[in-house]
Amino acid sequence: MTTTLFSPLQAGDLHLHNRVAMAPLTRNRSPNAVPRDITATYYAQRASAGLLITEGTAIDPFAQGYADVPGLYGTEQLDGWKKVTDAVHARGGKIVTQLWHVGRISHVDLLPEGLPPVAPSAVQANTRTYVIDQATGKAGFVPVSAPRALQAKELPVIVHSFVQAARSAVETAGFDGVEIHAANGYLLDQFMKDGANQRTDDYGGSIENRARLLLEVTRAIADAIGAGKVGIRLSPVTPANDIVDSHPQPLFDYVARQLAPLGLAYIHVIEGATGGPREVEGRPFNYAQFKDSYRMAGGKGAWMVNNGYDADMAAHAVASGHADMVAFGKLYIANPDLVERLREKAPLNPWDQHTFYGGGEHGYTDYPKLA
Ligand code: 8OZ
Repeated sequence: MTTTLFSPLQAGDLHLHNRVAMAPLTRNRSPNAVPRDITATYYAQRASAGLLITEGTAIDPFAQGYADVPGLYGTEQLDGWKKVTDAVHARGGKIVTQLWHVGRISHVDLLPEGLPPVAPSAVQANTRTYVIDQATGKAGFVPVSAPRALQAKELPVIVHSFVQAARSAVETAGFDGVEIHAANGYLLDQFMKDGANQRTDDYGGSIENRARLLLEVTRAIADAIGAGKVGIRLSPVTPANDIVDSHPQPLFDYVARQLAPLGLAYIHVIEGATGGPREVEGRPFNYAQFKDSYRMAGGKGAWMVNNGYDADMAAHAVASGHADMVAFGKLYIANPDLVERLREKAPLNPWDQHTFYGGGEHGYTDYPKLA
């Protein structure tokens, strides 16, 4: 029998009803980093997905890079998430949270005591972040602040912070697992890629050194909560957040071989430019070779792909063995019942990009289901 998007899948410890995932999507609707009741409604509306992956969620106050994104470090935040996971589980869904440290993609106004963002090296990204002026309530994009380089002795604190958030997510907030955000030019991606990492210690220079923090974080989380509850998101060539690596293929083939023996639930790959073209000019990458590197080293996790997939591309990706699962982003914003619509080949609601970031129910919980 051919595999379809609607075939069940065992991904590590996660038993999934189908191979359609809701991609992590920043929505900036959690003032004080606390998910609201409408957040529970939003995720519960989408619970027929094989797997829901939450928006990036800050592991500690220094991991915050945008206004009104949720966290996993305070009691109120975890209580808010518990309402979300309860609502999703009541509808038979599975949900993991995305563990996020933004590194240099932040702004002094968003960080404790106005301290600078942290990064592998003191290299400012040419990009913007989203802030809300507390006086006027007006939201907008502003350039990120200049970061400071982390000292080597601070890195165990970062690892610990990821582990603490993973434990809280599973033990207190009721998540089925976690996804490590190692993509899109945030902290772990900054360490991996030589465009942002100019270190001369054990965490810079060679591929092995640049991948070290990512692998330390991943192994520590796997030890703490069980590898079968852990996924990881990677974006080999995305230019998002001004990130670049001079030789992504050997870097990511190495990362794939190192991740393989850990027994993770899934590997989540953004193909191309995040939310944009699937080919990035001047940045060729062989995704089949990347996956082979993982499988040939014994990796058994589900291979999840993302970026610009429509119904036909997704069906083909799963039927051909290119991937085990497909994650949908913008389509999931606009279609709470995306699984049913794909199954019935029903028309899809268009998304409204003006309501992606910030606001309330409009553009969040008011997209219609099929009649
Ligand atoms: C869009 C806006 C803000 C953040 C990512 C977490 O790109 C994000 C993000 C996306 O991974």
